[in-house]
Amino acid sequence: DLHHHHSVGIIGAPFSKGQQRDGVQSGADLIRSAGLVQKLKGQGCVVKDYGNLTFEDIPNDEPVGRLKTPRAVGRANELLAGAVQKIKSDGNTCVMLGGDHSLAIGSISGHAASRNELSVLWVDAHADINTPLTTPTGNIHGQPLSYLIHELHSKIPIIPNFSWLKPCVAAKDIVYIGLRDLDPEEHYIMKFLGIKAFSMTEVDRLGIAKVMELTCDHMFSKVKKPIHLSFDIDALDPSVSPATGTPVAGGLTYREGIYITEHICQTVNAAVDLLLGCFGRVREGSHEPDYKMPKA
Ligand code: B3U
Ligand code: MN
Ligand code: MN
Repeated sequence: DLHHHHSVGIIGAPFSKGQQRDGVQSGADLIRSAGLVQKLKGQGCVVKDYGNLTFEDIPNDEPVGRLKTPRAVGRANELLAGAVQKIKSDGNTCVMLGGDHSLAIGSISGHAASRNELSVLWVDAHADINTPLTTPTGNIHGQPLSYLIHELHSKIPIIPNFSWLKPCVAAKDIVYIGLRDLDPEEHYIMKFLGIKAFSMTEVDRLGIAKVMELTCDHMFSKVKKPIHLSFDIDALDPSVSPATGTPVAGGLTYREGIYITEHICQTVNAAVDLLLGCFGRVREGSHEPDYKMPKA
């Protein structure tokens, strides 16, 4: 029931240790300063901003196998899962603003703890389903789904600060949209588990309207479970969200720098617009049911 006059609880998670680049930890505050709260209120939502989580520094967070900063990621997600549960128990729809995509572990766990079974709609260029043993990079932002899926439980080794985590999503309850960059191991896992996926090929072939129709057919085939939407901004084309671009060798000119900041601003605005869509905004416009036109 994603509609207006909804209570929305917003939680920011300024966390970036699921990957190695700087910047993503600022996402929550940038989205706020682009006006998310005011715009949600403007479309009739009751909004409570729970602020940002604070993550303590974890010293001696040495790699475990290939995993980078596992203790920090485990602890951050434990905190986040608790915060999400609190926001849900206050009666809200919870919006978690990241932060890198390793935070899906805590967000989905927290939601599952308060709502039992969930469907997960994962909109991303990547499948984020590497296990700690298949990851080519060691970055946990490329792995969150493997930690959450029941069917992969036996493939996940013991990791420090992850003992609180229980798998909570069934493979059949996941739908991907936007995939275009999978590791071979991820492609194997996805096919092996039979996870429903609309890669960019399907988006091109079917169009987004049909993809969404089929996505809902799949998710609502039996019981209607609540949907957890996990939206990686890199699902959008880099011409819309260039914050995912690769660094250019040789140094940026001033004009190139300005060009990038203009696009980062667009990324933030695109993120706000996506969230407004979740809470009832339709682009054709809308009006109150009892609206009366002024008489001349
Ligand atoms: N699949 C690769 C790359 C990657 C995943 N997610 C992002 N990049 N953003 C990995 O590291 O697991
Ligand atoms: Mn991605
Ligand atoms: Mn992702």
